[in-house]
Amino acid sequence: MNICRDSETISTGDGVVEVKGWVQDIRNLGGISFIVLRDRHGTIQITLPKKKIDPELFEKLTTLPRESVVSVVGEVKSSDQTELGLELIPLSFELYSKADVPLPMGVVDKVNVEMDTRLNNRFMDLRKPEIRAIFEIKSMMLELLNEAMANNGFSQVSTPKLVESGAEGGATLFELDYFGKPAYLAQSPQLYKQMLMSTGLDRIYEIGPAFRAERSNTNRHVTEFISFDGEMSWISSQSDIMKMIENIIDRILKGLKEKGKKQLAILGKEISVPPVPYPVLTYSECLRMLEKAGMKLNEGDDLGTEGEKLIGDLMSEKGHELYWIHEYPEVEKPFYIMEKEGTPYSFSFDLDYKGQEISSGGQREHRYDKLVERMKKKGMDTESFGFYLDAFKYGMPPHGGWGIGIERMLVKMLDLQNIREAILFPRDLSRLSP
Ligand code: AMO
Repeated sequence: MNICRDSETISTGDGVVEVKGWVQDIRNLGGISFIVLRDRHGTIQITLPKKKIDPELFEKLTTLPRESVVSVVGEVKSSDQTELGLELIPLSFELYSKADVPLPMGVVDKVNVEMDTRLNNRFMDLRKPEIRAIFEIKSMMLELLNEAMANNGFSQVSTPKLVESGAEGGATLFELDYFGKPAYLAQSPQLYKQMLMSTGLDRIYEIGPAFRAERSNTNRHVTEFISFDGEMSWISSQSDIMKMIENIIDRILKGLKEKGKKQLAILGKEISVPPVPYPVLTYSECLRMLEKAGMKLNEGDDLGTEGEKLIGDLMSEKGHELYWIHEYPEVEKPFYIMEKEGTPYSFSFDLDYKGQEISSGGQREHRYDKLVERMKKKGMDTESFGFYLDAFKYGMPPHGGWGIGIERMLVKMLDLQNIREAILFPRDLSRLSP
């Protein structure tokens, strides 16, 4: 008998194995007791018929506090009463770690535990297979991303997270003391990924932390998230970037559907793979769609959470989960985005997934003079961006890129309720620990 487990399976004789794990549950039914032992792969039942087990072993095993960590050596018997089709009759055991009582929260109890309690005791929360499955999927997602990027000829880079100037506006900068000088936590790799476009390292991506001093307490904002950024040169227009993102997302969705079968079954979820290309809406079209649905916004207004959600509902009625919104007013978009000359619009896009923005990007202004002009128009102090602007002075190809919030994408893909569900140890307005 061979049981596939993480812990080494030691056969000490025919039909005798060692299993290691957490004591999930103990049921004492008089003449017989059952222990459910759990590891990463699932659970196994240890059956203790009182008369057939050494009394000391019986006493020690059946009085263990739940969640203690043990190794049990026992004889394997087939059983039609258990999911695995077998049970273990123990011969000996070793206690590695005795769990304290009471537990801060249950692992298998069918009670609803508040999000705060869960996050305060995340190490316990993660013992639940349906919680762990989210992070197994996240891990696969990053693995697939790396594969897709290598396949498309991108190099992976790492840019500084301790920076002198922010790229995404002053309001969400975390300031810190850097040997007596002010410094900030990077909001995004924006400035650095663009600087790299002047080097010949012209298809790059980064998967790394991004920090935003978000004062909004919502189910989609956190102060630290994983940003998947890409930047590529020699583009003809922003649609080259949009095509690249579609290719990457399509691979991820298809890949996860295949690789993540077990985890998706645990979660009771299915991943749908929308056909590429995704539909493209202009910002102005969105305003008209919203107005028709009773939400009046003015040209130049932010679509806002409610607007995005409503567009999501309207698109979902047409069977679209993923869709682009492009040609935003240039006033709405950051300085690095290229203006659509002679119009109030810009070469920028958002990718929305079921009513929520998961990515934004666009074609960048690569012409030095125009870039400086645009920065000044936005009231920026160009001197403090000298290191960035230098890279545009001596030969910069046309380029563009994107940032995708990994957790936002995961939330929409798995229909989770809160971005905190997709982060092991989330950071937000009120949470800095654990
Ligand atoms: P933007 O600021 O739109 O663009 O961010 C890109 C994506 O990052 C995610 N995101 C967040 N996720 C969780 N919590 C937050 N507080 C948060 N803020 C942003 C979203 C968003 O779509 N430099 C540009 C990208 C580019 O043009 O290349 C940028 O950072 O999913």
